[in-house]
Amino acid sequence: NGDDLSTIKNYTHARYKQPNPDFFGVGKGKNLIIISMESTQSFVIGKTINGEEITPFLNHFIKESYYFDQFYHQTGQGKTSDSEFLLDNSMYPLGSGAVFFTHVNNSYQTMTKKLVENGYHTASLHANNKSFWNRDLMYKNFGYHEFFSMSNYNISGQNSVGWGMKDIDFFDQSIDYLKELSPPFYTKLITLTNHFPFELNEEDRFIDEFNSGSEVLNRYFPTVRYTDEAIKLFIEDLKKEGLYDDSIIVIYGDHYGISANHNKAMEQFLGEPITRFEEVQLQKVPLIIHIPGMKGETISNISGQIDLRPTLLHLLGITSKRDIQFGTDLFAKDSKDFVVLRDGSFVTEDYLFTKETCFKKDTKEVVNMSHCEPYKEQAVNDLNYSDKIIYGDLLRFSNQDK
Ligand code: GP9
Ligand code: MN
Repeated sequence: NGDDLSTIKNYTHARYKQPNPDFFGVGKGKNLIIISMESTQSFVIGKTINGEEITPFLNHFIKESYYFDQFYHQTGQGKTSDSEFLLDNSMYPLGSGAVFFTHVNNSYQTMTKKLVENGYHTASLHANNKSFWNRDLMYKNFGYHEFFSMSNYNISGQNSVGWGMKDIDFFDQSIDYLKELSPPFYTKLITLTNHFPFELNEEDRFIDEFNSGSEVLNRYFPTVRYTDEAIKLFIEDLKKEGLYDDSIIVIYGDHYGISANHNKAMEQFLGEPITRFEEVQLQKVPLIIHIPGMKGETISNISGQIDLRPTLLHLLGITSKRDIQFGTDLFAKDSKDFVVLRDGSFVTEDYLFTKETCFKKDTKEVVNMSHCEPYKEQAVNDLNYSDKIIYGDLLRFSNQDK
């Protein structure tokens, strides 16, 4: 009830981080263009297959952007939809099931609604059936003005592979919609080609497959490379259309693509054994934020998808101080260096906790649980409070976004 909500509100407000004045509002009035990269994990960044870069464009783009190299996905069974939930709400998805299906009628105080209140036109673009993951209903609830889905794209056998429309064609057709939106706009574009089982036509294979015992891992690299190419072309189009300098561009990975079933092959690629410690580290996904006129740098604070909402709102000059959110601004001066994964694992500056085991990060050694204990309480509280809001639909008692 309302009392529970005020307890949680106090808890999250106590954790609020003041935005850094050097970043607050640097993107005021600019468009926000978010690209959600299907199944793209950080371990491919800066790496090569037979001497060829796996993500040549991202490697280049990172140099002129803010790149978060210790950024984790926090999704559960709801996969892409969970990452969308994290982005819009700065709350955890559920420990089982997909909140997009189970709690589609709840009250939410989304980033999208705040952008709408601030004069933004908002749209999600994804070339799949609109009801996949219940998106059509959840997007309405979240406040998106428009959803460009399968029926808004010209999809043919020619421009499809695996799960559907190829990313290059998806971006190529999406730019026509972006051009027509009245600024400032917020658009989220969700890629698809790098989806399990990572199928690709020969002519779209810009690099070799890997050579290991896992066909899945072998195929993963050319499909990641294909999406990298698609994003490169999209950024070129944004420049051509004059949208590039007026937009904050955010690129992030939605969740892992290679499961622990492929650890043996993954060991071959990484050249080191995959322990429980490494398994958690492999949950890192790229986060790249390009801000026009700013040089960028690599930031190594421990962070996760839950931090996107406050970070992006603050860049656009929109305060989130009174909101209930579990993440914090990644540009804050005293950033929190803490991330909780949906399975209860967590990572701090010095320690990593998973499967009831505490590791010291620099030595990767198992250490006494007492080192992780102080953070464990916060991790458990975070997940419990967030779940409580969802299961009790507690935000219906809040009028903070008014
Ligand atoms: C489907 C796409 C992929 O629309 O978002 O879904 P996933 O299986 O990654 O959650
Ligand atoms: Mn996905």
